[in-house]
Amino acid sequence: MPASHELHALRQKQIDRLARLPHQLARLTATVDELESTTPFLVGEWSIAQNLHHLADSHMNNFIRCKLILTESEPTLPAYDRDGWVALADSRTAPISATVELLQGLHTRWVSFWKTVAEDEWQRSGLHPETGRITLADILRNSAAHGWNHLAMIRRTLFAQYSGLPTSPEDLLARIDREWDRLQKVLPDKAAMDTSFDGSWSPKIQIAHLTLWETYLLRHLISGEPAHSVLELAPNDDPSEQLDAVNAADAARAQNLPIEAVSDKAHHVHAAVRSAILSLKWPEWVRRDKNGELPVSRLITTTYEHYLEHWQSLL
Ligand code: NI
Repeated sequence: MPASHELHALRQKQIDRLARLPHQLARLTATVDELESTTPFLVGEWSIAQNLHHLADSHMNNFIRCKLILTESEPTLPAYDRDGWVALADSRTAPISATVELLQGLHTRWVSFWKTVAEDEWQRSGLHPETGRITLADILRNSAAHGWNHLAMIRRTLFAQYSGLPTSPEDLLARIDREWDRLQKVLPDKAAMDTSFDGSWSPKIQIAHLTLWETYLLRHLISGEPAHSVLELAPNDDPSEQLDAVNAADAARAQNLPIEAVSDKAHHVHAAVRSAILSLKWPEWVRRDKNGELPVSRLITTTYEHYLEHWQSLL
């Protein structure tokens, strides 16, 4: 059983996550067009719009459950059919902007609710027909994780729109441009570039990190300079076993750089990547190498897939 101040800090972190979610969703929707939001790119999964509508459905229900728990004795908590709700015609056609606004209001109220819960009320509970006895503390923990998990699902859905390999340098570049643009749209103001949230790297460090791997693409994958030399390792180090150390050293370096330097370098290197991609001898990149791998996949994992990977923690 953690000490009470640890519990308090943990709950505060969960409340912060809930407070942040509508802002993350608002920034997310600014990067997603109509087609992207309504196409279920992952087979058998919801579209991005359905993920958003479901977040509102789920959090409205949880807000009501919280109030029932505090005003009744061990109430039976209403369940709802999440797939049914998301499949309603209303959920299929509703604009995602309205749902984000709904969540903004709801979470503002919910966060002030959480801040008023007294110490002896956290273990008050109700009976959920599917999951059994559930306390206020459980609802807070589950809801904070729920938002983050759906952001991750949305990220995977965005990934899935690129299920086939690019068919030409122009096609690869179009994907890179699309995801680079998405990344630029979620970057915070300059003042917040040094602030990290929830234990992840600050935006500045993440930008430096993306630049490191674009540099690797240019100098190693395309120009053939040895990987250890690009990554500043000893000649006998196996780069694939040193990735954590390489990333940590780069993060420590970036920490001490002004944001302007990191940002200038990012744009400079990225411009070089764009022109290098357009002059690729394409057949060499889509022919299997001696390990049975397609070299083009390494261009993907160091560009648009990598931007998408970091996009969620930049939101
Ligand atoms: Ni990375």
